[in-house]
Amino acid sequence: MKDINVLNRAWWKEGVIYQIYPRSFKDTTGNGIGDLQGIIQKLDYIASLGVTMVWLNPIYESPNDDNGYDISDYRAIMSEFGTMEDFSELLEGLHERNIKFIMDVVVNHSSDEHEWFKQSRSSRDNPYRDYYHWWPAEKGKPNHRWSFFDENSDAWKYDAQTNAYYLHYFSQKQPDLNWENPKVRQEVYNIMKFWADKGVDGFRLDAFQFVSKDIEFPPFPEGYDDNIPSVIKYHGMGPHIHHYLREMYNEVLSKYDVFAVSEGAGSTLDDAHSIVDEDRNELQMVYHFEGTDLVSSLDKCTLKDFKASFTKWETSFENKGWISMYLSNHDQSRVVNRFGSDNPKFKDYSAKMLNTFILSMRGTPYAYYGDELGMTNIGFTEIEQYKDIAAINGYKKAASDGENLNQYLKKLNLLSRDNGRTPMQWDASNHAGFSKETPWLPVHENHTTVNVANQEVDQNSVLHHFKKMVALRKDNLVFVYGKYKIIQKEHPTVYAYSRTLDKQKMIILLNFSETVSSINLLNLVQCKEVLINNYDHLTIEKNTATLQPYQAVILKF
Ligand code: TEU
Repeated sequence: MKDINVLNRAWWKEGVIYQIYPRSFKDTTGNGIGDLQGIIQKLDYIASLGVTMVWLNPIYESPNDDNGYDISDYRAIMSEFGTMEDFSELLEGLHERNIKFIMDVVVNHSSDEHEWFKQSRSSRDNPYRDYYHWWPAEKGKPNHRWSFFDENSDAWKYDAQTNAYYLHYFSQKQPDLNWENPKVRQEVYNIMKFWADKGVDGFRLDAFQFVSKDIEFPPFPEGYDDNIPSVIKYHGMGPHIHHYLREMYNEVLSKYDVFAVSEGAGSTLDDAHSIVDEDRNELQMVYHFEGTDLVSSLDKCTLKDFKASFTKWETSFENKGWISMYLSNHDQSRVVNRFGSDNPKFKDYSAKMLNTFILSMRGTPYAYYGDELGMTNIGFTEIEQYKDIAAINGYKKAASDGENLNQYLKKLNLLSRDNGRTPMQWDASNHAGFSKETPWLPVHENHTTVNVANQEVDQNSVLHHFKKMVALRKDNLVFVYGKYKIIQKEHPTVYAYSRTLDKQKMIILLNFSETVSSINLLNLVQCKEVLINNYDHLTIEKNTATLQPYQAVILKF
């Protein structure tokens, strides 16, 4: 068993990240859009959660084709969100409360309104031409490349000005930067240093699997299909990714007390280890998509697959490297709808159960704003209600492919990213205390009951449970570094596991179902204390625990 003294301890392993979608947190200007002053107003709330890091989705200047993931100036704050002074005030306010700040870095692509791209597209011999990927039209149409947000899923866009195609893996307004060009990489490192010098404590590297690609753009092999794992394999994780990451480590990360986490790069076990293992000197953390991808259609996943996936990742990083632990973010619908139940009878229990899960596993937990309250999907039914480019263009593509559009709308209703982006629910007032004016996305009608004001005074609330879990994790390193062992992995409704460190042993029992479930465990009667329980009772008879629907308990031995 591991001794606490030999653990490779780090603040970014022991902390809890709170992710804020700035557009939806708190509006102070009355334009229906959240802003930095809004986050500043809520700093005491954030601190009251006990979280130790805050990650904000991009706050740079942007025409907002993809809500800030299309950046037109990497050194300026989006005017809708505020100013650089607001940013400094926010950073200071977080640091005063001992909370670190994680900056989103979106450098697989920029906005087409970035000065580099304006230059690049202006002529074939412009010095910025090779900042992006261009394919001269006289060579014919380039080979197929897939685009996430293009309405034809076509990543090549013809540009008449220079009679050439440019590459955009995401929307047409998000041209891919050419990482083969050392000047582009230096630009990125300088941008990162600019923010590190201002005092940010970490970086989240967006869509980083795609920075390295085969820029000969050969045809894909026979049988290639546009599904996410193939898209990543054939469009990204190219031959130079490790070179880029080491260069970034040497130029930036090693020079500051910061950590960096990549999205995308590291989405298989081997890729992840090749990036985060300590001897690699690349990044400190990655996050994989396997858990969230378990619900990527209208079918809910089975608990068996869920356990298998998390057990595989959990055990693989026991001795080397580090990962993130999350079930939701701004690219997902609300976690309760995907892995729990929004049935009023079970909603709060399942929200607490899911928070117990992410906060009792090894990787650094990411809590997405509103999950501490158990916010649920807005559940749009008409395409006109959506704001997200992924939903709008996905629908157009489905229409032109002759797909069943009712089915497509059902899928969006459960899984669209807009579900997870509705305004934070502060109180029961008209716009949930988010804004005085009509918000950019409607507030959920359940804000009259599901809101911070109510939950702060209710000792049984999802919010109180969340705070209790955060405090428990911070007080017990066993949840961070302890050995994980799954118990009765075949159990159809209960996810049970132990965490052990030195003499400390915890057993976590999570009922992932709407039915009462029993589990028989040896030595259950030796349990010393029930540390967490989302019900007011727990039935243990002899060595059998009987769990109510979505009951979650942590037992100390
Ligand atoms: O997402 C990139 C991305 O690759 C995801 O869409 C991922 O493939 C998918 O979730 C797998 O299931 C990032 C941002 O998180 C997203 O919000 C942006 O829209 C996108 O990059 C473009 O910057």
